[in-house]
Amino acid sequence: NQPKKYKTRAFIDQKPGTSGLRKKVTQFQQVGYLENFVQAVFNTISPCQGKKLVLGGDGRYFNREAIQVIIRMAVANGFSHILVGQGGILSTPAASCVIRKNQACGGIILSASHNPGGPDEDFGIKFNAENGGPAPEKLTDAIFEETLSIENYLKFDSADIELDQLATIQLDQCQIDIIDPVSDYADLMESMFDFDAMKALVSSGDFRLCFDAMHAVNGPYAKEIIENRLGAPKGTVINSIPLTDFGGGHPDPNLVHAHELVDLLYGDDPLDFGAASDGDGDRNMVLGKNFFINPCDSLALLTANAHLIPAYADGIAGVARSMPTSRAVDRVAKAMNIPCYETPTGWKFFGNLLDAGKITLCGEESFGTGSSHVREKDGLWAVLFWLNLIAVKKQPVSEIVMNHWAQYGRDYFTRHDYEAVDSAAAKDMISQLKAKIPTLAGQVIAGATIESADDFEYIDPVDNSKTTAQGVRIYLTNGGRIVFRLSGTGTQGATLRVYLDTYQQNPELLAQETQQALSELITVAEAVAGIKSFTGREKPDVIT
Ligand code: VG1
Ligand code: CO
Repeated sequence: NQPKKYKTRAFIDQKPGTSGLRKKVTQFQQVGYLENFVQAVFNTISPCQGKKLVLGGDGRYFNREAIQVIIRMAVANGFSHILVGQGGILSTPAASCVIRKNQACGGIILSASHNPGGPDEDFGIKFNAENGGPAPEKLTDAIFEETLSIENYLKFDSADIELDQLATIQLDQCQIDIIDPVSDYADLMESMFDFDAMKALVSSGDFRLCFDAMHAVNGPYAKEIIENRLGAPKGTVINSIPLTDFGGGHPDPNLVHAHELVDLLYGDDPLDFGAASDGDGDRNMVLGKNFFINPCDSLALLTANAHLIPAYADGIAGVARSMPTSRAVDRVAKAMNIPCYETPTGWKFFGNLLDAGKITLCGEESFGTGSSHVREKDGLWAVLFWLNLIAVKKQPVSEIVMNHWAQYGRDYFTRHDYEAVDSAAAKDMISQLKAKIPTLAGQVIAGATIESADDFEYIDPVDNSKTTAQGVRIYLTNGGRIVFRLSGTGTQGATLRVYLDTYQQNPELLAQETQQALSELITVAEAVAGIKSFTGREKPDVIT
């Protein structure tokens, strides 16, 4: 029973994007495609002998097949121990938790996050390092290099492993543990928040809530934590069984895709609290009665109120946000006299800051918030943070947020996405915009004066690594900001993201409709970049 060496041919398109390698399922089904990438990961972190690997995914179509392949490859490559989530399930934050708790050398997470699943939809794979966080660029670059020259891979010959029963299985020299995907994570959450206060809140009868798992991975986690451990009524968690196609939906927790939840919070008899998470459980959306919390504001509010949560009662070291995220958290950090870092898009850039203890909380505009408890953004954690806050403050969500704006001012924020546009046209638009950068300052465009413009670069303060070309930023003299960048997670054509934000301090103007408050900025964005003529689109596909 020797590991078999299989000949393979390199693929040239296995460069990981913002968060791992994402492609159509059909691309992953090409002979050797998955194997090549996995072998490239193992070659990059070799030697694998004697090491422990964590493995799981969001349950989407092709998850189980991929897990079987990866187990056999891990055995053949000499890992001594593999921890696999039961049923092949591990949410992204839970995988991070399990890697850290078990001191594994890393983990493989199978997910395309919020992208739809199914035979004709998306699949993805990413490697997280021993800190539990997404591989930093150094590592993803090395993995990509490896995929370009790969000639063979190792796979053990065996029957499929039973994934549905908790068990320990010995395969050759490797111990495979099928673990409960929920318990370690649920224990961690219980250790961080005031579950007694939250229990009192959710079982009081006058606080009605709903968690929409969107047929994705967080269903079992939310059931265990919100219903079983916190005692919320059965049925509080909806769409709680992970389905391979997410019920045909788009498991992206925003006002557009989480419409079932939105109806419950904005309908005739609205609930007090609603929340949702994405395909792999790392994103979150939090709603109050007739009220939406923008993720940028959420990060600012969690920062301002962290001292009310047991896990952060001693204070927080600092915060970070991705560049396109609004500057709401910067204002809070300044008032608290703690550092605030601005990083490129993608959770991998927070890892060093978290590891070095420079920050405790961090977040992105794309419905991602997290902290030093793991090394991924964490959807359920953010929801529990809000529940704990409400339990302490005993105020409705809207009041908590409006009080925050009254104190700090409000950063209106929106993101306009143009999806699956022609790649060449999108690249052309960005490169023409970049060419204009040196002459933009001082120009008046659509009535607004440009203060400065640049193409965002980041130097990691921990290891001094430099990341360039992370998005065009345009600052206006009136405090507005426009950011243009291309998505690194799409699987079809290019997705153009336009981020707009502006600051408002006038107490009379804190409750405007967001698109209305940003309408001038939207006009400037079009005038400066020519979005319509480059993309051929009259309006964005998704507005968040
Ligand atoms: C998007 C978001 C980014 C997030 C990334 C992964 O990336 O903008 O903030 O970190 O998705 O999130 P991009 O390159 O498409 O803009 V997830 O929940 O898809 O792992
Ligand atoms: Co996700």
